Amino acid sequence: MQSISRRQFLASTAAAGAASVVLPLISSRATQAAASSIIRAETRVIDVAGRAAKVFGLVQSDGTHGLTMSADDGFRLRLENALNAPTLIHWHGLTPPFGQDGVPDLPQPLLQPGQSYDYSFPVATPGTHWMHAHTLQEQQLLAAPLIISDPAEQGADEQPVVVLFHDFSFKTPEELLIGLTGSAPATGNGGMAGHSMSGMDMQGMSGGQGMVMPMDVNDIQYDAYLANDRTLDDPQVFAVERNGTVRLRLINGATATAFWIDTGSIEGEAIAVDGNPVIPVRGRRFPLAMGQRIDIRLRIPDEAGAWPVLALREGGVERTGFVLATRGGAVKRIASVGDQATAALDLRFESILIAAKPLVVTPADRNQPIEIGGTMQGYSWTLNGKTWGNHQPIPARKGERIELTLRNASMMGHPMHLHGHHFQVVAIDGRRFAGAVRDTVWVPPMREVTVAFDAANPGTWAFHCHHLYHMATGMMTVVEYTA
Ligand SMILES: [Cu+2]
Repeated sequence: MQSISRRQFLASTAAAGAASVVLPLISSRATQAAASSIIRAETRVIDVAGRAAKVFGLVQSDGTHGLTMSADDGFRLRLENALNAPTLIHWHGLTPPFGQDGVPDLPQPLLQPGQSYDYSFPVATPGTHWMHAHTLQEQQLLAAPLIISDPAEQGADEQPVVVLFHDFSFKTPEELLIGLTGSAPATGNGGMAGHSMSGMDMQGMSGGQGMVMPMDVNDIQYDAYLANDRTLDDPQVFAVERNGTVRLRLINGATATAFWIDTGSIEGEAIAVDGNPVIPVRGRRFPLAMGQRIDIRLRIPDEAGAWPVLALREGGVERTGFVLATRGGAVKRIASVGDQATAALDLRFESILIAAKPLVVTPADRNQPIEIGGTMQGYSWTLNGKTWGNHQPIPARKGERIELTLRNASMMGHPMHLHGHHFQVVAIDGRRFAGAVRDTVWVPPMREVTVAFDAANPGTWAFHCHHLYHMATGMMTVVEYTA
């Protein structure tokens, strides 16, 4: 087994980058007529359960973490690197022209310390998005909300509540990665030195034959789970109005943890996923995989009170969250650990989602099957049997309707993310329907999800698992436009 250092990972990314691509970077000296925001990648110190933690952040000049803007203004931003290491930030959910996507060497090179890049492009996809390093720095909270308000929704009488969830470790991501790939004996699920990994039994997962199959969830034991940098020991309390309407804009920025969002006693209404509107779905528990976002509308009861919204770790008892409280509402303490382990994420919610703005119905010009493979033993994760080091690009031609049929042949769920495009879920296990438009879809073990997208944005776009350590060990390829 081979351990892959961050340097090797970045080097391999560089080696596979297209050397002939001309970088359409805008000169740092260029000034734009409209106001341009500045986001600085910098170091912060936060308190994690009583202990100081040095982390990264993406901060505006006024100290705000992350960015809120209107789609009308276009995306105009200067990224400054105030870290003492190279970095690059991906605008997750936006569909920039190739060259401004923020994946190292696809094609933009890493931004060196003290330097800046300018970005400028129109925004075609308003919604709840986020920005994050496309490197192991993502583990150290180099991630922040990127909220693009839709001018069509202006004047809606609802209070936005933006929360980014994360998984936190006092170990460095390099240590976590070596812990996964290192000299762990290949003796089954419990054999990984230094790691607690839960094996779950699931009944009749494949085809309902009633067989019990082992399933892997949560391959890293974290020290804490955060909601806007805070644990449930000291959660963020949002002041809300009695009888008011709240729009939760929730982002799973965790690197290796899927959550169930639990709205408690208030029934919520899911109105968008990954920034894209869906026909509203009511409920109290919603799945949120790594990289995904969900907008949930809540009506606050007409009484003084405090209502926690929790993010429950998939297959575990750990949880994080925040509180919505009216004036005079008493905020009770909530434990960071619940009584009962939650289930693994599934496709029940996905299978009832219907896009409010679906793609035009048309047959696919190209259908690309993609087998998601790999095991915890050796920590090797593949797409069609290949890792990033020898990946096979998915071909695309401008104007084509492309379908990707993602079949998970591994025993772990994977959140699959396509850059530069949003896709629509058009089938689950072969049953076709007009599902949600998204950019990241969860594929549980032994399940098949088909997504469709229109090839309208030429470039070479990353397609990968949004579990950071699966990606770092090779679970990535590209959609490559050919002439
Ligand atoms: Cu994965």
